[in-house]
Amino acid sequence: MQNLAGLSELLSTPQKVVIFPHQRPDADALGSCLALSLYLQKKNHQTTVISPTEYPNFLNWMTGNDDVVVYSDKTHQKVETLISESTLMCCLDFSNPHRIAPLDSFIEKNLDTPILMIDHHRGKSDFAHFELWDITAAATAELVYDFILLMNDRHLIDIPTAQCLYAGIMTDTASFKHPNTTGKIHRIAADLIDMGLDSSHVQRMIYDSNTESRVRLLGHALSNCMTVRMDLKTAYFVLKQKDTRKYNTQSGDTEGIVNYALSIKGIDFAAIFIDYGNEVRMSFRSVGIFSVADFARTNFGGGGHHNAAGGRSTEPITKVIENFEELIEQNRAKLTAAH
Ligand SMILES: [Mn+2]
Repeated sequence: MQNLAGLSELLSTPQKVVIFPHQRPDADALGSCLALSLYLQKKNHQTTVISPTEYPNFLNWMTGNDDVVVYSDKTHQKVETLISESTLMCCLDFSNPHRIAPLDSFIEKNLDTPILMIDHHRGKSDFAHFELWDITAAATAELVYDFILLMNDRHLIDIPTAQCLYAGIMTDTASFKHPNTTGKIHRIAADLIDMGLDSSHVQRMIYDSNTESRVRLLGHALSNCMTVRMDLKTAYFVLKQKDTRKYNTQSGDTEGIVNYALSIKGIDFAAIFIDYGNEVRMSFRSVGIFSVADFARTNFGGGGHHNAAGGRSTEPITKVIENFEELIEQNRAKLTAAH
């Protein structure tokens, strides 16, 4: 789905642009925002990336990170002004405004300001004037690359921009391992490398920047917090508040733990539940036909991709796990179907 008619004209004069990633942005969301921001700055636009929430430290190396405005009580006024004065709002790596709550309310107050949405998630709502939306894209960064090429501006992709794009592509494909890894995404990666990008540098910045406490949390999770239900091809982690407190867990520290469950031979469905006190957040991963997007949407008010999704619950963690165990029993036929 592509509807960019009139955008080139709008961008032919300098604009004040605000760019949003979704809540708790990952490398694709933040990388896409910063890449688009760097690109638009080269076209003489004023840009500000506004994140609805904090994000993990391992993304701080990206160029433009220091200028990102993170929404909080402290920045509330500044964010409101930036949004109300903006002449273009860009929504990256999400296609439903509730993913930037509470900033979605600011958007509603500025309905006359055009919105550009670039995303690869299902469940799109019709809120944007300009759209580049493709659920077959491996990453939003892929679509930002496409966007820059559509504008005939490939030559404006410099190394910092390429790093941001590559970080999104690399993480959303799990380093070119997920089934979303297409020939096209390899060709884009190759193009970025041909421009001079050091791909192994990006790998190190993203994956080799663990704190000691994060590695110890992983060890604890693997040894003490994982349940394997081989009969249901399912394995899941439960991290209680005492676990995250003990290891001084920071935002992003739990990222990727769920994939270790999926790495077990015979496991096709993996989950992680993390108790934050006021809510339980969860991530789901699958291989094959079992749709974790459907599972998350139906049972935990969430959503995402076919093989990677998330959800949340305000029920106590013990209740959430009881519920989950019943649900996997109910899904036995689907979970154990050959594929
Ligand atoms: Mn993404």
